[in-house]
Amino acid sequence: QDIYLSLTGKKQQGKKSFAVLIDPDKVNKAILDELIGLSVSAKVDYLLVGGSLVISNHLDECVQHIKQNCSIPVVLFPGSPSQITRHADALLYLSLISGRNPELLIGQHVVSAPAVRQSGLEIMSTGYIVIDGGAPTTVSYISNAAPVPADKNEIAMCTAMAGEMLGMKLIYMDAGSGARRAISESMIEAVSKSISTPLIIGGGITHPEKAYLNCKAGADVIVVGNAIEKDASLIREMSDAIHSITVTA
Ligand code: 1GP
Repeated sequence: QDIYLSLTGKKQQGKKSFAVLIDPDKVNKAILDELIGLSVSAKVDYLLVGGSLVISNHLDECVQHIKQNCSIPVVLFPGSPSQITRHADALLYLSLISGRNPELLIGQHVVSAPAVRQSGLEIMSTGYIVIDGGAPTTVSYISNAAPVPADKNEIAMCTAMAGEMLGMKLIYMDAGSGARRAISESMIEAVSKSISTPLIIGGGITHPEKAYLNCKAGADVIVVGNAIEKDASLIREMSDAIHSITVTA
């Protein structure tokens, strides 16, 4: 329960967190070492590992390498049940509540439940809400489920509320990796006001200013993947922007 407790504790204190998303398919040891070094010095809160498609079987190796070289908590963000390794600290146990594909709502969970439990990972049930990011993203294609239209704040709000009432501990709103358009601040604000669980926001965030505005609007955790793959020096700028905020309740 350590990571979830730290997330809720930070939320109570109005502190914001930064998570760097690492796709095992896109890193080799040298890149990973660079990302770890920059993340440690920038005080990154979490390393998320996963993606919609993990083609290689580097996941185990990648997570072990991270764990051997830093103490930043590693949280799995799996695109499928095969992307689970006991070497991580925690698992975003995702149910795609914005979609109507039963496999991603519950089917895959049933099939993988014994393995997930056996992994010993901290399991964090997460209502995963995909928002239209302006162009088809891998997640929208692979999930075979329509995303929430970008301007329908009330759909996102009701979906998040339903997720919370179903018992989900976290809500993750994602415009999809490499989204052309990140989630609007007005949607983030509407959703964050209607739930009390920590709210994770990701997809298409390329500038520290946007990360900052998202946090001001109510995001508790900001996830950045693509932009960092292109320019790792953004880790520091993003982290500073996100950590500069403390919201008093
Ligand atoms: C995707 O939210 C994550 O699932 C991060 O997206 O790669 O666009 O930063 P980016």
